Amino acid sequence: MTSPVLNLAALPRVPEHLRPPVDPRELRPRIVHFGLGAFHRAHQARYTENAAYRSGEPWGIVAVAPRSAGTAAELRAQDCLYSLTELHPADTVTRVSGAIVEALGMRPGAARLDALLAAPDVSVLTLTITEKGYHRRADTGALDTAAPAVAADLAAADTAALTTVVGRIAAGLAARMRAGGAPVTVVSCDNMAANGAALGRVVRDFVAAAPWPDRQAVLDWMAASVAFPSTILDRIVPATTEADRQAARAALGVHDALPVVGEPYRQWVLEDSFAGPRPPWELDGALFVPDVVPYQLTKLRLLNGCHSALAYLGAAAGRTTVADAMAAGWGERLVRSLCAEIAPTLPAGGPDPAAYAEDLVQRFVNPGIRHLLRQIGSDGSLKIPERWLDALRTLRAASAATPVLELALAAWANATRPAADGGQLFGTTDPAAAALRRCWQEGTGPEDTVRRLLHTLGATDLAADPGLVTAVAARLPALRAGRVEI
Ligand code: CS2
Repeated sequence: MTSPVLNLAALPRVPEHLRPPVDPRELRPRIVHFGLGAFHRAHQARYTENAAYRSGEPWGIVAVAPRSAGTAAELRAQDCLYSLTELHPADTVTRVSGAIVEALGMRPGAARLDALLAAPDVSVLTLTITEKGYHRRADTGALDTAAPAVAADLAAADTAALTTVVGRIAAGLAARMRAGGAPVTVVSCDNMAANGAALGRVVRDFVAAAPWPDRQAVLDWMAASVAFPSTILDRIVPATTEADRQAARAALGVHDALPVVGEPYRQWVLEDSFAGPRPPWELDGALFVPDVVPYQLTKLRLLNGCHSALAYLGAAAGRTTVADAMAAGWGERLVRSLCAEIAPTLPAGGPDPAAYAEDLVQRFVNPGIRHLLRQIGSDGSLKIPERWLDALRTLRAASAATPVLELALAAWANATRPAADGGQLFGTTDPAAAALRRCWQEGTGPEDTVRRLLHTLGATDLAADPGLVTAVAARLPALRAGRVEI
């Protein structure tokens, strides 16, 4: 028998304790979010819904899918309802979420989006578009105006033609200024150090390069009325599987085409500098602090740093998921020793690194979570500079030994070897895949290849460090043979 589809009409069939705490019909569109992926639905949407419930303030989210409009259409077919299942080690807890009040494809929904971005009632924009969505130059962090998508957006005749989120936000802010200029806060929710400043920079660079006669007025208004706080978000959210879909249906009694799953743990730390009204996310445990840097670097370098190391070492050793890699003899040792190596680079004021490492071990071994190493290993050329390279620079400048980071870098290098079909060896994707492949094709030997790979990451200084290059190259043969020696 087929179950009815999850939507407002079917909600009464869902067990009462699994229904959303808020009625989405009573919320107003006050946040516009770009990036309709599972992470947003499992993280910011949950905080927003709980904050709306606890405060009685009607904060609803308009979720925008930047590329494919398919997910937005599927979500609309469910009146924007979907379920979130928390994967505890021994059981699961499912609940329907009602935080999203509208779902749009960025291009087909352009006219509605124009209105929302200019509306004073919308005072927060949030983004989960991954590192590559920012189109930053690897060397300077400036907007890469030569990237074809950015160049096309700079020349676009109207907002329905825009394909980059950076261009869409810049055009939206310009329209907002022209419509009266209510203050607004734009919140990057992606895994980058100083993500607020990074976002502010590329949006300002876009405005400065746009052919608009009033672009200087837009920049001046932005300086006074638009905030770009830095944030750090944490929750492990693996891609949803067919088994997850079936489990959600069994729990709900209705069919949810868009369920998401995540670990029970979640964290959100935000720089307390908003330009206008915001949801009281602190009512659901978010932390507003004057300076997020200690939290941000701890999370990026320890959690995400260990994730990437597990991804590439695990791939070399034939493992599939984080929990599988942790079950290998070297998994826990890797996490503890990488955290210990990186800890001296972390500023004071964040979590205690040793306790953080122990928590990571517990989170990573959770057998309920099927987090694919392939998912984490993708886009490595953009993730690794954030996760490993600044720590490596600090340590090498202090003449500290860096054996675990060298092993991790070697594992990443090993994973960039071209596969027989021309793709990446372990099924990962990377926007720099062609350039990485050339490093192997044109490298005159292991050390030369490692140097070229580091150049591709924009790390010319590290490529010029012979001790590092030799140590990384020396690790390659064992990894190639599938051995992780730590
Ligand atoms: C992961 C992150 O895919 C990845 O690169 O390291 O998505 C990680 O799961 C989250 O940042 C956890 O908060």
